[in-house]
Order: sequence, then structure tokens, then C-alpha cells
Amino acid sequence: MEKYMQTKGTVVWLTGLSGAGKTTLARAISRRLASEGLFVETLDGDEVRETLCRGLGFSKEDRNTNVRRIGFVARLLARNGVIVFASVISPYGEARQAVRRSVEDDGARFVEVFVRCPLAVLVARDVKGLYERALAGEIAHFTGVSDPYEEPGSPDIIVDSSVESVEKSAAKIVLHLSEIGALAGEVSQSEVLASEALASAGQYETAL
Ligand code: ADX
Repeated sequence: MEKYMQTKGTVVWLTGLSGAGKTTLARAISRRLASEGLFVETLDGDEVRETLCRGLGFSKEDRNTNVRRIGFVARLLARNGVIVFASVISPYGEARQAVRRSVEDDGARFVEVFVRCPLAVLVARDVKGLYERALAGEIAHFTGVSDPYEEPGSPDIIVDSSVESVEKSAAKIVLHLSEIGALAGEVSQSEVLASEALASAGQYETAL
């Protein structure tokens, strides 16, 4: 007989173009949840490419290898109760679906978040200066400019950083996590987080 009950974790997979706000959002939410005592981890495309995925480029094959490796680590963490935020462009739908299947096969949850932002806004923001270079033809195979991005067909959540604040998008995700029972380690934590999320979610544009 099982003496202790350990709940499975969740992979929150943030997909979207470079500069759309995946990392910012993941950091904001993971900080909040960690401060409530939940076990949280983040896996970021830019960071992981310096370590676990060092040497991989941006061909379809390399991008999918990147996604598979990040998915593998996320799965291991999630099946041990961790809430994992993975911020990866992950432009190919099939590779994202494969990660979902492997996570769910382990009994953990997978939440696909499409971090949407129109290309024109990304080009105007150009935080890393990459779009200017990509548009000038200096970076080959740049996602959204000279390489494909397959938008999720049925994401669990859509956030749009061109019309929502980080707080609003974060609240939307926290609310969803609460609704699916992903924050249920301690009932009180879940309730606190959910009511906070509901309070800031009150002002959503329903159009999204
Ligand atoms: S993915 O396509 O393999 O999922 P990942 O999220 O790991 O991408 O890395 C994307 C980051 O790599 C971008 O935010 C950007 O800083 C950098 N980068 C460098 N070259 C490219 C490129 N050709 N396309 C997209 N991002 C690039």
C-alpha cells in the first residue's frame, strides 16, 4: 500500500517567435509559484543551447533535437512533481506534440501556451537586434522571417504580448494551472494563487 501520495507535475510549454515574451513570462510565473513553496524549474532555449544543446544549429533537424532534449528533461522533472516552464520557439507542431505525448504517458500534465505577437511588433521591438539582421539577410533560417513557424492548432492557452501586460498573461496561465489541479500540492496555496489570478484576470479582453 502506498504510504505517501505524490502528485505528478506539469510541463508548461511556451512556444512562439523569438522576442514574443516566453522567457519573461516563464520567469515571472515561476518566481511567483516558487515563492508559494511550489517546486518549479525553468528550461530556456537560449540558456539550454549553451549547455545541454550546445552545438545545435537551427536546421529543422537540430531544432527538433533541441525540443526533444528539453522535452526529455522536462518530462523527468514533471513526473517527479515539478512544475516546469519550457520557453522554446519550437516551431514544428509535430515535435511539440511528441513532447506532449511523452509527458502525458508518464501521467504528468502538459500545457501548451502559444505566446503570440505579430511579426511587425517583434521587428519594431527587436530587443536582441536579431530581426534587423535577419531582415537584412545576415541570419539565415530566422524563425518568422526566413524559416517557418507552425502556430499551435489547439493550444491550451493563448497569450498575446502585443495587447496584454505580463501580469495579465501570467494570471491567465496561473488560473489555468489552478483549474486543472496543477497547483494542488497544498489546497491553501492553490486557492490563494487562483483568487489572485482571478482578480487580475477580471479585466481580460474576451476577444482573445
Ligand atoms: S528552437 O527553434 O530550437 O526552438 P530556441 O528557442 O532554442 O529555438 O532558440 C531561439 C533563440 O536562438 C532565439 O531567441 C534567438 O536568440 C536565437 N537564434 C539564433 N539564430 C536563430 C534563428 N535562425 N532562428 C531563431 N532564433 C535564433
